[in-house]
Amino acid sequence: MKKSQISYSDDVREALNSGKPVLALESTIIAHGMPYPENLEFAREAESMARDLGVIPATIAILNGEVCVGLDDQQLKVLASHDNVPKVATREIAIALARKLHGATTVSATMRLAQLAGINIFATGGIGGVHRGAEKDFDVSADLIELSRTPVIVVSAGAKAILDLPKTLEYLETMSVPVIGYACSEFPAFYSRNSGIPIPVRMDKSIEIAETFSNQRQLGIQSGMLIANPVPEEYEIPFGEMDIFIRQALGDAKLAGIDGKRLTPFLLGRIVELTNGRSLESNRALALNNVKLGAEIAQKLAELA
Ligand code: PSU
Ligand code: MN
Repeated sequence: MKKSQISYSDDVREALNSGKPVLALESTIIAHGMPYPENLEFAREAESMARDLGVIPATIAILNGEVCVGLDDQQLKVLASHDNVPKVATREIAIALARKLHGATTVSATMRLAQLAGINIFATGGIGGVHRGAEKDFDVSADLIELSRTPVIVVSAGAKAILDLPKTLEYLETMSVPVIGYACSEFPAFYSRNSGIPIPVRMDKSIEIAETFSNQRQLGIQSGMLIANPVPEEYEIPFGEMDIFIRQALGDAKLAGIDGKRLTPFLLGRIVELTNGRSLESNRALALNNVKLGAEIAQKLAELA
């Protein structure tokens, strides 16, 4: 696939041509991470937040077999409201194109397409990782593999708390992915600010993050970087409280025979039910908080370029 085959929105194309800061956003969080219509409200808010901070948002998705970088409101609506938009990880990108399908891109696919489009920073909610019990079922998200081979900064609130966080961090270490806590000394656990697990590196300034990335590029290191930005305090659900709901959701998934790519959306949806919508508020707030930090880092990257 050539760069010229990507369908850019006008403002993203203009920003990329003139070196203005651009922030990539994913579409699986819209199509599979949140219910309608909250997902659409979230997608719009994320975009307008980036714009207010002087950064052009580039939500990435596949529509009718075309890679779209920067979506209009109609396109966001399709992703948010259509049932059955396939969840597309890196291995499914080419298939969705061949079949002229729609595709909601996960962290892995969005990183890959962002890089192809010339965007080096991306904000999401929480990345996928090593699932609990992975020693038995081998469920390890392709997000981790992509982080190890695609040079894009991913701003997250850590890995989703439904995962095995120590194993996720071990994997990232093995795959040589820098993991940086933004103004925190513990690895955040998505809905919770703390997990009890120390974070390898802490940085308090976005310029230092931008410089680290720029150094990686100059060194010819191909891996991405994971920035862990804790959920704002007022929206946090403490780890101890959350764990009960997570265990319940995991048990329900097992009973219903849900695995593979359906597992993460199922768990997130079930947890929204079990917490009476509180986890959705938290998810929304942490993802917007990541857009804010992502926009800040995007500005610094543009200054360094
Ligand atoms: N973050 C959220 N909600 C989500 C996701 C991330 O706040 O729905 C999505 C991302 O697209 C991530 C995917 O890449 O979940 C991970 O899925 P899996 O565990 O199947 O790799
Ligand atoms: Mn999986």
